[in-house]
Amino acid sequence: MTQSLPTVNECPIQIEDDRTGMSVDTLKRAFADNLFYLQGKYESFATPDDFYMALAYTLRDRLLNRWLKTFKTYVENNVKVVYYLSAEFLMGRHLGNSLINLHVYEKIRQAVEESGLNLDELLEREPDPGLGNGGLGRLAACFLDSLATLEIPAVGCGLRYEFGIFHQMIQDGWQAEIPDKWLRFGNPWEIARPDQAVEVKFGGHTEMYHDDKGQYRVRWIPSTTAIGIPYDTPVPGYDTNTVNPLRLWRAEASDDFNFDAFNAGNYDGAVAEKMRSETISKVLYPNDNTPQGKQLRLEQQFFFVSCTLQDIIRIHLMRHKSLHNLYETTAIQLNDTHPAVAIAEMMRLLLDEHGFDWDDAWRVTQTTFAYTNHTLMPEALEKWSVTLFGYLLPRHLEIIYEINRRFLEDVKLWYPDDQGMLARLSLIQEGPEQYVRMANLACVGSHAINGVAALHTELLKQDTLRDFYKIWPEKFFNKTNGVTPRRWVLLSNPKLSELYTSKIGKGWLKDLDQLRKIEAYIEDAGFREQWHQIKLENKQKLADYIWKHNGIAVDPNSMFDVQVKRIHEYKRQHLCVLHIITLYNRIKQNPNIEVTPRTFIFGGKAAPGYFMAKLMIKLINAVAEVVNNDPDVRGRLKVVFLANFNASLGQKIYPAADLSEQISTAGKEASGTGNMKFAMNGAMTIGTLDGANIEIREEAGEENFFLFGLTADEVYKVKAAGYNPSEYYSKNAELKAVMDRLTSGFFSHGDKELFKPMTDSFMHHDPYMLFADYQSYIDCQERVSKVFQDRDAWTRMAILNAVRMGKFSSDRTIKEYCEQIWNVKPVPIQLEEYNQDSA
Ligand code: B1H
Repeated sequence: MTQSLPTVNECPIQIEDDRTGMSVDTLKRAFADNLFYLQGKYESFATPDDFYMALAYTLRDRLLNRWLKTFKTYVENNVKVVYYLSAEFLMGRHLGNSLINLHVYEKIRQAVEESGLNLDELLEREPDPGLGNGGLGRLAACFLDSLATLEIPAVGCGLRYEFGIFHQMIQDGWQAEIPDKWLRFGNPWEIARPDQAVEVKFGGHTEMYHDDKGQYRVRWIPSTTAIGIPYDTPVPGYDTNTVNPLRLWRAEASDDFNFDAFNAGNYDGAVAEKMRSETISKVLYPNDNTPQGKQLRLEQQFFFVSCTLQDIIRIHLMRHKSLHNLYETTAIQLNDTHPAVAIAEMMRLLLDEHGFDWDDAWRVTQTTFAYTNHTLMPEALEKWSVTLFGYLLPRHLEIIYEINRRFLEDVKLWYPDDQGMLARLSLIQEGPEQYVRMANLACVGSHAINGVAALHTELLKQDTLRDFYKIWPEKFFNKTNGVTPRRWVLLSNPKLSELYTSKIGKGWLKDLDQLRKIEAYIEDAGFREQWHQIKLENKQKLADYIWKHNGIAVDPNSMFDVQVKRIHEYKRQHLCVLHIITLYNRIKQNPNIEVTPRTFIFGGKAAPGYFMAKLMIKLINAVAEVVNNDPDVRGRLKVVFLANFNASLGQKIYPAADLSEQISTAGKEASGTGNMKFAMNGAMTIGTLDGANIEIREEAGEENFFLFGLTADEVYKVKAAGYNPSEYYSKNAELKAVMDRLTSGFFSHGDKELFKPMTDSFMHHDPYMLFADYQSYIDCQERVSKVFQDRDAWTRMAILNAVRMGKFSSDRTIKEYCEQIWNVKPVPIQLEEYNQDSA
């Protein structure tokens, strides 16, 4: 049966129901069709990857009509669109999410099973698109989910890296990095749009000239050109018809061949130049919270920014005569400073290509841009050497100098005698080598600046960006992060979701505050038992995974004590190791001592060039080897490092956790988002007063949070007074025993040198102050162990925790951005009746 589609009436194609129909029979037929026609395989020869691809196409077909209708609605109604610019989008697997958002999970399960296959196995075939490092990239993905769910016109804009974050293997306890060939089998989710390709220029020099009105103008004569090709991936909302695009740009050489070089017989030279351009979108830089000042990285940033702005301007000019009212149609959010060069590129486009004068161009820019800061780590604040910047983007450097000149003129008026203020606010850092400060550029060029948790925003105001706060307090906002409950509860924890829905209906999925209604069941012992059984099942599944991947048997009745996140000294995975060694020492001293059985689970990648982080991984594995195999331990403690932590592994881990480790040095973690995912899945948090932990504790109630450690303020004061770790060492016998065990070579087959760089840091100059928090952490862990022994008390606390996490839905965060920063409104997408039937 075929039916015509009135919605796409300009399109002569009849879309038949094999591509839209939602009955199990139709889905089965579509699945078989796609296997044959798109994968080109008979069933008997098809691999699991072929089946996955056929199923992915089946889902993409069902998104397309909504997607096209969404685009059409936006264009026809001339709506305001949010462009979220980010160097990272950690989307996670698409298939499961599409099943959820299109409400076809069960039907597809049936269709796949009736085809003699297993859905869970097919879901596992999808490569996890890892186009990001950690929290910042995953936040971008959660935001896109919320934007589509809230029916906000939005586009995610970034780079289509050919290689995402490396695949981590553990060899002899060390991290090894393997390239992530996520596109090897093709990517069924994206649609390339070569017709919308744009040119991006680099290098060269600038010239002055007078335009026909006799006005002084600048012309940029670039030396090289790359082509940007957009690839669009559909981002469906939950329970809406909205499907927004994620538009990622791939770099290509401008001509297939450089004809001059080719004609001169320099064939390989011409091809080499082509390769150089294509390098731009080759690989994601695998750093989290520590940028690398590499030329290619700046090329990447400028490349996707320039592609995106040209695209934005093209779309605006489809409906408007000029760009003067850009802010009416466009809000641009800078996800950290990685896309901040956009401020200069927007100015260049307006001044040099659209004939604006400076003041108008600056007004358009400032009213359009907003900037999110994600870190207080001084080394993470991006700066580019002026020499490099000027070599790559000479015109942009001139513009930045001019922005700075005008800005500092103002500052001089406001603070006539404050040279320090001027030096700190300047977009240029002076010294033997000059640098462009990207955070300063972002602050000056934006109308809104926000931090990602209450404490973080306060510290920005008081410290990192205090001078900007002084001159423009009205520009500062706090937008506490959130995560999408669709992926992080519904998809990851289907049993718990079912339990919620059976009690309070489905409303919580779009309004997470409704989970508080579950509190009414807290006195219901049957409910608590059901909850506990679900947690146990989730733990059993993770135990199976651990057995399969690590060959370690773990007891699902032990406490699953989990720390998964990027490996970084400020996140203090090694503080958790000090606790493990403390418990181990107690057992060695008295093998019959009573200990609450625990399974310590770690996961996370280290930046390949970050020696200390890699050593932390080796330490965890070295301690695991000893503890897991010591007969005195009698299996009461197990230590597991799960390789290659990513979004899909997270989906398995969060639902199985009892205890969530959020133990960064106070003042260092801007927000954290893993902390929210754990809590939503019923894990208790042990944490410092850092980032969003503070707000999690406020929501859960103090009595439902295991707090320890110095506050950010105390950290500051102890440091100011001179932090002396050796004092803690000599005064604390248990800490001393732990350190002595570590330095003795006990965990390194007698090698006393292996961990010395780390133990030396602990003992002498540790900026993360492990020793200062050690005793408080150990005491707090004692309390954790005690409560865990009372299963029912623990379950009560965990339930209250989970159902009080409504604030941390990214829907709440996005609503705040929409109302306070972007000034955008929902635009519902109407499908014609025919299509609604198929929903
Ligand atoms: C966060 C980064 C980051 N903050 C530089 N900063 C990068 C910085 O490739 N680089 O150069 C990459 C990433 N990432 C994280 O953002 C914070 O540490 C978390 O606390 C926060 O939850 C997350 C989202 O806001």
